[in-house]
Amino acid sequence: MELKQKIEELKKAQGAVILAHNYQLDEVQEVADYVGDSFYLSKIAASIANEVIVFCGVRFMAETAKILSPHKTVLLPESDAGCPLADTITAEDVRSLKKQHPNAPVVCYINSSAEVKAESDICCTSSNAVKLVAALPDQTVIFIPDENLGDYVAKQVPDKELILWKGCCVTHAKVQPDNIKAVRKKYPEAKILIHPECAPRVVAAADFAGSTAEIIRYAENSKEKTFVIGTELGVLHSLAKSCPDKKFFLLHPGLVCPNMKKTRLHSIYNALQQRQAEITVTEELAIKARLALTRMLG
Ligand code: CIZ
Repeated sequence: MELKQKIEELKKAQGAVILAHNYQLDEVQEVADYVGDSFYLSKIAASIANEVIVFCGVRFMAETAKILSPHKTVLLPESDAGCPLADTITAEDVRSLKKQHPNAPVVCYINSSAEVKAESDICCTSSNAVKLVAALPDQTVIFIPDENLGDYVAKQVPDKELILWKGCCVTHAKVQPDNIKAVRKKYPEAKILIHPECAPRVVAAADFAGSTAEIIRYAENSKEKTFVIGTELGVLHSLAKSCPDKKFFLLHPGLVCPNMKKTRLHSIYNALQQRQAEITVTEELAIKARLALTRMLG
């Protein structure tokens, strides 16, 4: 029997749902019930009735689903799929930042561990970071752990002072302003859509900056026909599906996250068949982290 069909059968038998991040391999996105960014997927995880969630993404995403749905079984098909950006900061680092800036709330990008979320006041994703920071009554805000996203938010909300942490996504950091120059020459008619995890000079040279969901929406609503995409390769799958009449090129060949690419069809099959690798978060930690997440979800 084909692996896809076996997954479908196991999924039905176990009342499971498959969630896949926009950065996952095409084959994984194809078997998923829901594909999207972490904001969308966290809302789905919190609202669906399924008892088993197979989270095709990286650890912090599966952890987020578990925190929001503590009574469900959350499986991460490849247990060592992590996020180097999330690993740049620890809970102790956050406590130290809070000591240095005692009156500033901590806004924490969803790309962070449960321990770091638990020390934060509110979570955000790249889809809602600007809106959430703008809505805070405080003038000074600690923004962790992505310095590039923090810089982007600070520019959109110039009346606030953002205290930034020096973390970055090693995949998005590969893009340089010269790459933008080169694609402008190669595809002069194209719109360049970039993720705010890229360096500020790269973001400034692009035509539009946004999360994966916002990039997809921009391309869907645009009258233009050619786009250069400055985020992880996996997004091209959704773009090709939702805009079959448009052309998409990747801005840089290195925009491939090795952790996101660990999950394959056989990983999902094994996860369902052997109930591996189940995510656990202690209730003490989950209570605090949930507060930061539910403030974001509104
Ligand atoms: O918010 C997310 O899911 C991430 C990590 C990127 C994006 O823009 O979708």
